[in-house]
Amino acid sequence: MKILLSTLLSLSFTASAAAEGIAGAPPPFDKGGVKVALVRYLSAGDFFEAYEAGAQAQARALGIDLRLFPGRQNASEQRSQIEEAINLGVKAIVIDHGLPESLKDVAQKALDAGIKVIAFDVDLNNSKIPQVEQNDHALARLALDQAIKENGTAFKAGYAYVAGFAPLDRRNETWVQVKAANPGIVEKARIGVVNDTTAISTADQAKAALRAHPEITVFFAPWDEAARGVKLALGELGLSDKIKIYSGDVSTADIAEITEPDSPWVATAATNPAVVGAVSIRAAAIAVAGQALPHDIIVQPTLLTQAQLRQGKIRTIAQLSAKLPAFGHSPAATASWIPGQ
Ligand code: SR1
Repeated sequence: MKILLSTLLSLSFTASAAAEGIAGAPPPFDKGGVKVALVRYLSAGDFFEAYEAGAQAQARALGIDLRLFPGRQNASEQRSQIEEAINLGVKAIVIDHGLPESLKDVAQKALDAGIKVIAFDVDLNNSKIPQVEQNDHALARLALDQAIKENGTAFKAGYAYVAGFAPLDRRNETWVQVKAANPGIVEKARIGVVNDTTAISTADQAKAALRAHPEITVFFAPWDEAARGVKLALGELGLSDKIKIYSGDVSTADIAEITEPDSPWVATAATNPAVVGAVSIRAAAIAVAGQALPHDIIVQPTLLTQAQLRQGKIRTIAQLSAKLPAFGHSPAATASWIPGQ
């Protein structure tokens, strides 16, 4: 209780100090109240909620007035939101996911207006727009190496993938490489959906795929919403002891599903999404301060296995962050004047 109180006091001190400006920070952060927009394509799901919470916490620590534009998988709405952010006079815009073709010109319009733009998980193919990503090739590789370790180099697989989303496309490149290097790994069924209820929609698709392909023993679902859907399908079909799920992403709710008795969800490779949200805001702040940023800002993922989570009695993302410092913090987009990193 004492620790909690002192943490809260130090956080509120940081927040109020930052609202007045941060002593020693470069302009405009020495004055506070810098307007930044976070414009999203997707907001539903554990990853996106935690990402937003991390972005908000880092913005508070920096005294940033963060304007949030929620994502409803609507490309023209996301374009309009970027126009709105430009008109609001923000200093930076973080564009989180989206369809590149509908965003490139409006992102350029923001740059032309002197606004800094940071992209997370959407490739706007613009050398002036730094790109935050989770090293998706490594993320997929970690999960698939674990699948091979536990199942050998020959198995029939189900796969969840939706083309057109940069992180899923990059993870797919690794899946293609792994299949090419291991001809015994055969993709028997492919499913995929992105909507506000991805897990439930995926479960319906997975049930049909699993009924049609009883030979499947491994499911690669490199997005936690999809993995949750596959798990739901396995439970309903009574197949939880026959098929193993390997995924991407993690949340406190995912940890409960992975570690519950007889769970088929045996491993995931993930970053802490709150850290990715914080990194995106730090990148925006560094750009606004006129300081150098690499074009590719990478948050490295960690492999998390069911056995490791059970043995460590890990129940929450907070416990995971405390246990694995590389998961709880990222050295990406840091600067000595930025608090709360
Ligand atoms: C539809 S794209 C879903 C992915 O976006 C983020 O990169 C998360 O890791 C999630 O897997």
